[in-house]
Amino acid sequence: VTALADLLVAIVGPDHVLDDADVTASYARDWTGRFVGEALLVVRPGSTAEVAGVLRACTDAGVPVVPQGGNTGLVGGSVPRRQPMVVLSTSRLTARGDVDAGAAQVTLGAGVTMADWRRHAQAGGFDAPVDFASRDSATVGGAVATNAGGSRVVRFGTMRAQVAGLTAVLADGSSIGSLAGLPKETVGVHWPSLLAGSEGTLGVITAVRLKLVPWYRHTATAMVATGSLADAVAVLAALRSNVANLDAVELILPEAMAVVAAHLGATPPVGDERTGAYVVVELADHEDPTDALMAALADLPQIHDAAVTTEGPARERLVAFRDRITESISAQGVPLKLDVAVPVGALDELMAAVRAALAAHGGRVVPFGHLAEGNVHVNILDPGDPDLLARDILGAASALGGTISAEHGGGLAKSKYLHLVRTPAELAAAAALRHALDPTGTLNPGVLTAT
Ligand code: FAD
Ligand code: 2HG
Ligand code: ZN
Repeated sequence: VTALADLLVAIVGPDHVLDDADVTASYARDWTGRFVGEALLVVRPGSTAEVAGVLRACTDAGVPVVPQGGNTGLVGGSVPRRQPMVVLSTSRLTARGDVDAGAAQVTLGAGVTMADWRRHAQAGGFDAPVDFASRDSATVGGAVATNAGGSRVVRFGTMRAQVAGLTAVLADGSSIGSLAGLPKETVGVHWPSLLAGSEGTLGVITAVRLKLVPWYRHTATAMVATGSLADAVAVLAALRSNVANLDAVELILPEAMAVVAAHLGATPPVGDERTGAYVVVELADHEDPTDALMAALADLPQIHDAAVTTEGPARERLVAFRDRITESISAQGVPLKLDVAVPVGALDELMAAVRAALAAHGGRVVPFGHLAEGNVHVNILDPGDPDLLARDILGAASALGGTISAEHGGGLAKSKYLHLVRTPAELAAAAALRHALDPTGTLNPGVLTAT
């Protein structure tokens, strides 16, 4: 340990190698509290060259490394669970290039937060196309590594679609990638495509070249109450065909509304005992889209109550009912989180399977998510038998043509279930690729590893 620590100190300086257990503890515990380990050391390199030095030293010493950004991941992939293990924190990789207006791109260090990406883009007259509630801590590097989603996927796609270039360091310290951001370049393996969603298992992303989108100064937000999930899907279908500037279509099921409303100490703005599903809809445009939103919702028979707001405190209050569900769940305990997605037409069947699993194995469900992608965050408090709940619910999602992880990633949490969505040939090819890039297994062992 001392020899490795000395080497690392020589690379990043004494202030950036942490070994005091009181200090390293927060890097070793995930956001939910479900995954807790111990860090041998936490190292905070300040440049790509330092990341390379750190990885080379750890690989030579045979000590595995977990890359960590904001540590907001929800599947146990960002914390050390093996002994000994080094945490490589990207918190000092915060360089920000100028907004390139001609290209509508910007280069950012991997440790820049999602909120800072947005602020920086807006200072240059643009906006960031991806947004989610952990924005103040989650990093752009972590978001690329998990192929994060969030509320604007319906308009702009997931994080993978925003990456015009990146640089990453492999386990042996060699660097790959480019930040040129060329929209067209076809010469074999495309590093951003390979690294997006790789969850720190193939390389450490050190900088990203990200796309920017127009900054729509006007947002109109509605919360509507519908009688059932099927009615909510009918509302989604109508919105998709009738409006051009759809920015978010989010889902809150009644159990989740009850938990967040109690946490906020507020009454839901819409709905009553007939409500089977709430939908939060946002339109964003250069002109105020409020009239368009009201017109789009006006004649839909599935809607039995609606509240519409524009920017400002009223909108903040409305959006809090969606944005703050995760926090309100954690205030009640450590949940089992199953981030599944199915084709939207199969959402009712998915929820029937979820409720059957709860009846059989115990727990309180708090379901919500991203309606447009058929993505339900099945949170379960006081899970009776977490393994059987996960087996049945992930199994149902996959049987319905869906996935066991829509946007949070596989991490440690899904290792046992990868076979549900990947064939043996696919798992073998992924393992061979990983071995080729990281033959000594330095990077994030256990994560995305089929067991
Ligand atoms: P970390 O948690 O630090 O790491 C996540 C994974 O990426 C780990 O496997 C880690 O090893 C790897 N990693 C991190 N940085 C790098 C790097 N530079 N190079 C290589 N690998 C790296 N996610 C969504 O997709 N949509 C949401 O709507 C959403 N909402 C959330 C709301 C809340 C309140 C919370 C707590 C989480 C939410 N998340 C959401 C999950 C989480 O914020 C995202 O997965 C985010 O992308 C993680 O970023 P991070 O910087 O915190 O990464
Ligand atoms: C969200 O959509 C996040 O709010 C978090 O992806 C989901 O807490 C969760 O399960
Ligand atoms: Zn989500």
